[in-house]
Amino acid sequence: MTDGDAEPALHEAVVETAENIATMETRGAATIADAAAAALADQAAASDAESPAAFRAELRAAARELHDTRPTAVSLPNALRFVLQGTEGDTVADLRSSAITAAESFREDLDRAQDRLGRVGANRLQDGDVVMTHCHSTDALACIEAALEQGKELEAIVKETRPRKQGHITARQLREWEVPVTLIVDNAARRYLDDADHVLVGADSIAADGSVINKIGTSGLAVNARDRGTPITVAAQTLKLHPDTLTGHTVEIEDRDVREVLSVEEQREITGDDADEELVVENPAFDVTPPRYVDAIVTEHGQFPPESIVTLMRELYGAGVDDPWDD
Ligand code: RI2
Repeated sequence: MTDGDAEPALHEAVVETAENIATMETRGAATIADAAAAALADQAAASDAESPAAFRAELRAAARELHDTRPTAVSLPNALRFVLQGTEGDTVADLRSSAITAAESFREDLDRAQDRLGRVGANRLQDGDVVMTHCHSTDALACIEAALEQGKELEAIVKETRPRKQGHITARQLREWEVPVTLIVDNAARRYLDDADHVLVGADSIAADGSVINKIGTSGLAVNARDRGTPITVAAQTLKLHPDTLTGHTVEIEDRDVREVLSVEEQREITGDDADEELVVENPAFDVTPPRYVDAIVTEHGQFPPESIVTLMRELYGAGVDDPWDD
């Protein structure tokens, strides 16, 4: 790691964490944020920068590497911003210790926020409820865990969630908690809404107008739930509030590798060739659910009607934010 013009060397923990986030080895908005903060702390701890400017440049470069992995979950830039803004001091030693402290306190806050949010969300669930889930969200599961701790008995209808089937992770967790699970393909959701008392999902980002950006398929589920009269709750700690949307920016929706949808072998079965440009396959990872289809957003600060989330967003982020990892 040098003080010169060369791009600062990245700690292997940063490179590995970035790779794991990009490939979804590490996934889920809160988990991604936690891993990114930990990687920045590793970078800070191992830095041999010889000047405060070099140290700051190094941390910014690490943050950029982590930032450029996945575009939609705002928890990632929010985590990086928290650590970079907490990195203060006039010496390398002070910068290093403040960066590590900021990362540690971010990670502790994350756990605490999820516990608090879980207790709020649990209050929305009644003893005997059947809860339908989509994808795998640790914030949503925190609500179920807290409800179980309150002594409520729940059952779950778990949507498989194509193409990556994160519903299996949800099913595994729920079975560990001994919750009876019915696993269904995504296409069966409307039919099974008749058996559900509640739809509970997480979020990757929440926009200032209360729109919920979550795993592809959430918006269709929400529209169907509204049609069926099934309440839909979004569990999202405030880390998921997207401050850029306060100033009119939209949330970028990640397009992932189409091979998650259609393997080369499957494509050959359709086209006889794996290079038919006239067969278009698309794989957007997220969609946007308008606020009118959501009953409540549950955060560690309590529950909010989606339309009023902007008030909380302003309180937490002011008029907007900048990106401290940019040079
Ligand atoms: P938690 C996931 O995205 C899902 O969309 C999930 O609802 C959301 O992150 C929030 O997860 P992906 O990483 O933060 O699977 O609640 O694409 O764990």
